[in-house]
Amino acid sequence: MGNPEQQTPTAGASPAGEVEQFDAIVIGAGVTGLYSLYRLHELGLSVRAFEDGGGVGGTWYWNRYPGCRFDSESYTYGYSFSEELLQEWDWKEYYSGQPENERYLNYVADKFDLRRHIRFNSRVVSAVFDEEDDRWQVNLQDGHRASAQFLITSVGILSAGYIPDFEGIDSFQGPWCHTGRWPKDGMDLAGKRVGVIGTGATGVQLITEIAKEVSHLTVFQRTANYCAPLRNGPIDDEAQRKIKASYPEIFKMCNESAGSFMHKFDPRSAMDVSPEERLEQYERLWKEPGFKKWLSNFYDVMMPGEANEDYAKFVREKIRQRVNDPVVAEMLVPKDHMFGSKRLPCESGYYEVFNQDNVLLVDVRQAPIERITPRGIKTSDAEYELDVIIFATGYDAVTGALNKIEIRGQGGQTLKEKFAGGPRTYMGISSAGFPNLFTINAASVGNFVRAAEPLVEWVSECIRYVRENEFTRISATPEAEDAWVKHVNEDGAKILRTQANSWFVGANIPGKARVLLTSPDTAPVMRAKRAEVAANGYEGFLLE
Ligand code: N01
Repeated sequence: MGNPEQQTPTAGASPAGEVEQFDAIVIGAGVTGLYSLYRLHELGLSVRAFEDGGGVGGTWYWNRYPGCRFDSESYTYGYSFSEELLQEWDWKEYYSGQPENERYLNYVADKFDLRRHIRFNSRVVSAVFDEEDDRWQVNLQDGHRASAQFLITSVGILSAGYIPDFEGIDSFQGPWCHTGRWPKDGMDLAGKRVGVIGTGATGVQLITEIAKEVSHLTVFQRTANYCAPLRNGPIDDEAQRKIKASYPEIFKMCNESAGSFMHKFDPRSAMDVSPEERLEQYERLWKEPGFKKWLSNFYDVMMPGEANEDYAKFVREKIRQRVNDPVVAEMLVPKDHMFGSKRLPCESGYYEVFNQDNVLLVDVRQAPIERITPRGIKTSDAEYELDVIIFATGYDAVTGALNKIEIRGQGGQTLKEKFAGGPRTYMGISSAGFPNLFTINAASVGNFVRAAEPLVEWVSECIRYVRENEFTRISATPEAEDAWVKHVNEDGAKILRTQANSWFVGANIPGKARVLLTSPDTAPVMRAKRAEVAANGYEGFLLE
């Protein structure tokens, strides 16, 4: 297996000034990038992936922070396209950690010989559509240039890290980092006074893990979250055999569920059963691992309304029971947003961390951070002395990673300008005026690999169709795009994910337009819509 530390940018090395020619260029070698490479090669295309990192894995390459792991079942997260791969790979834990996840993606890259088509340490800075020859001209930071008919942005949904614009960051005398750029050599936190800003899914995982080794931990929380026990554990040989024998059923369940998880809602309303029966179900599911607690619960627990608030009360009580100091407990109990309206973190001892004498919870909504000082963090109330600061402050989701690349389509317009008021696409995949560009990162929803695999297959099939029918361009029509944007805005407004201020709607980034960044549809509905579009000769697309 290749060592991710030892990748070089040699793949595709070309004499200075020469523009490498490919049928397709994939930006990113994470989960979707690797699979795009694989599929397009299967079609016989010449493909090159440009990857900013020194190895494959994307999210699982960059997020090396302590505690980073899946919170969907490991065996639902692997690729399903190869039975051999499924049978060869042993997931060691039910919710596998970052090192194993990165190993898995390296294993895939080696097994399917993808590495030689990837140029590592290669940041794409711009991509310009050449209207004369219908090709994308791609420019890298190091001066390397390449050209291809098709461009696929597999740049991730949550890959452009966000650090709030606090004054004085550079004056801080100790080390600091964002969780999404955790140093490969790790950070020495043992015996240090550490400050963590942010208590989203990342902060919750990180805080729980580092609380075991730091001398003092200060957690700067702006919004309390609903978190629930992950209940991870090792997969023993017997369970391993069962999993491997059950992949068809596992994937079938995932395919049938709204978010591609292996959980099925109870078709009953929480409000249609007695309070005793309701509580019995809440308690029974609470003892189960992972997302089952809400995704196998009464269906309306995950919809705005009475059932949602009833379950929120149950979870709030669970939090209170675990925190010794009632004042701290109340700080950790979410009261300002609906259960499930923000991404729900799973945890493995998070609340007990706040029972440790060396852990302090600071409410930065009540006393906001004013600046970073050479010695630590200053809020409107006090200055906290720290040796290390960690920003678990999230991501400029979906559009952030696209905006980092100057993508110029027809007439010289940039995607960034076009997306200033929110993504303007057809089904997340294609944008009018940007022919042969597939914004695959803007189209994925739910359990990531399960959602990404069919999407990559659809895009590959679309490319095959374009080539076989000797078209030179494909892009969304303005009409199809307008209708899609209207659908996202109107139907998106009704779902739980748009009810709180989170990355789902871009509300975590100051100045970013507040719109749903993903599809409001369930995964089965999205797959059906895409299938229908393809069956109708790519209806809603302009083929030239
Ligand atoms: O980011 P977030 P994340 N001052 O945006 C706070 C996926 N994921 O990296 O809530 C003070 O959720 C912010 O506060 P608030 C998952 O999809 C998956 O944690 O905006 N605080 C919040 O607490 C997840 O949803 C796994 O008030 C500030 C935090 O920073 C997504 O990644 C594991 C601030 C950011 O939380 C992102 O999660 C981890 C400020 N100025 C993550 N600005 C898996 O298990 C921001 N914050 C697979």
